Amino acid sequence: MILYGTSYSPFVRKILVTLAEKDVAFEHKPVFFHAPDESFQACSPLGKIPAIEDDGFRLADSSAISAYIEAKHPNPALWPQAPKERARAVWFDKFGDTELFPVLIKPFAERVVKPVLMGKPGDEAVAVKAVTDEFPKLYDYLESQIDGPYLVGGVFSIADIAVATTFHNLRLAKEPVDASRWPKLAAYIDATLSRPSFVTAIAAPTN
Ligand SMILES: N[C@@H](CCC(=O)N[C@@H](CS)C(=O)NCC(=O)O)C(=O)O
Repeated sequence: MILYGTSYSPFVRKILVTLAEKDVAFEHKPVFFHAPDESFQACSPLGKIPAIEDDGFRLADSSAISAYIEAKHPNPALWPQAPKERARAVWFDKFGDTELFPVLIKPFAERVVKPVLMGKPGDEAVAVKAVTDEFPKLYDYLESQIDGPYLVGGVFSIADIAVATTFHNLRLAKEPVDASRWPKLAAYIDATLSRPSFVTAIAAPTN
């Protein structure tokens, strides 16, 4: 399997963690989104990362790729089977991708992507406004959902991968979770990002 996408991407990180958990061998091509690489473009119709090619099978989107890897390499399971647990895992995967990511990525975009990767000034006011006005509602919700080391069914799952992934970008942006205000979330993120699969994914090449 070939995996396309820089490890800076929270969505690519979901797949890097998944492959590490399941001990699946792969080749990593750490391209940036919209890279003018024909083989990557053939896998990703909108030029987004991640994308994969596996024996000629091409697929984009972290959730679709996760479902494919789960079906092909079922152990250890990352998608719960029990109806309520499966549904909660789908919810947290979607919540991570569509609610957390667009908000939590703002400090990384302004403090790292623009000034460091693109050589143009970031807007610190945008980062601060997100942290002040938009983060608390999301963090309060997550704090209310944490009751043990894992979000769903007492085992590590796609729910934990999808929720924790963007918090690494927050670390890179020097914006850690305030443990005095959200103690359960802060401890949960520390433990999840310390998991060997996350450590491996975080160490993967960025370019
Ligand atoms: N739903 C997609 C989202 C992927 C995504 O938006 N990736 C970002 C990089 S973190 C990207 O490629 N952005 C380029 C764009 O939106 O055009 C997934 O889960 O893989």
